[in-house]
Amino acid sequence: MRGTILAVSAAIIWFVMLAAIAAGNIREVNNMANTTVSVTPSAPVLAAGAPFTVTVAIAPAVAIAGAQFDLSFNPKAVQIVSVVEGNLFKQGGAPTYFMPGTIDNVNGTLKAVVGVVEGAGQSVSTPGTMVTINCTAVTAGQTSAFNLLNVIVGNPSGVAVPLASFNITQMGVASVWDLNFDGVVNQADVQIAAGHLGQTGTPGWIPSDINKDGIISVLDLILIGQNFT
Ligand SMILES: [Ca+2]
Ligand SMILES: [Ca+2]
Repeated sequence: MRGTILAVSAAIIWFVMLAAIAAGNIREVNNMANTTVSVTPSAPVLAAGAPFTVTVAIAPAVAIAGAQFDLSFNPKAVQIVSVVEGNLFKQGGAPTYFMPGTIDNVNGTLKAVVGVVEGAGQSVSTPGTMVTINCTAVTAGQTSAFNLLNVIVGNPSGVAVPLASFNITQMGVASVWDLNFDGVVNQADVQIAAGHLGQTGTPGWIPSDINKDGIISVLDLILIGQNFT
């Protein structure tokens, strides 16, 4: 009797484990069947004033014929300069229609970016860049997430395809003490300023002139050292 109970218990445990594994597999298959939309800045940390790009790419799980999205960002960290069509819908050689969207650098939005491949039966299935967004990093110490909103990707029948969850990526503008723009303030930044010791110029002519007095001195090194992260 006891042996039977143990055997039944073992069978139940096996069944539960197999069901869990099967459920996991089904989830994985579903994820693979979802089209992925991603947004990626060209560098995670940038110097204030530096130009950079943000790409919005799509990896289609099925043939697609058009996409649209909005994007939000922190306007204190990022200003958008221009929005340029990528290769995604052009890759088959068919004509495309592209709307670069409406840039709002006050509220931090880019709205209604649209791309469509034109012609009967035209579609794309290979991953590609839908748009390249040219940006400027603005204020030292600010960070920004790039959030994709109102994303619709459609197949050639004009039906929305299932999408995987969008990745939310982040960029930061280096603080004034982060002289190598790697996101941390440490000895490496002190060494950069030390390499300019004694040099003179108009106040703030190079980032190492932290106190903007027109000369690189121990005072600049102190300010970096007092702001280690
Ligand atoms: Ca650094
Ligand atoms: Ca100085």
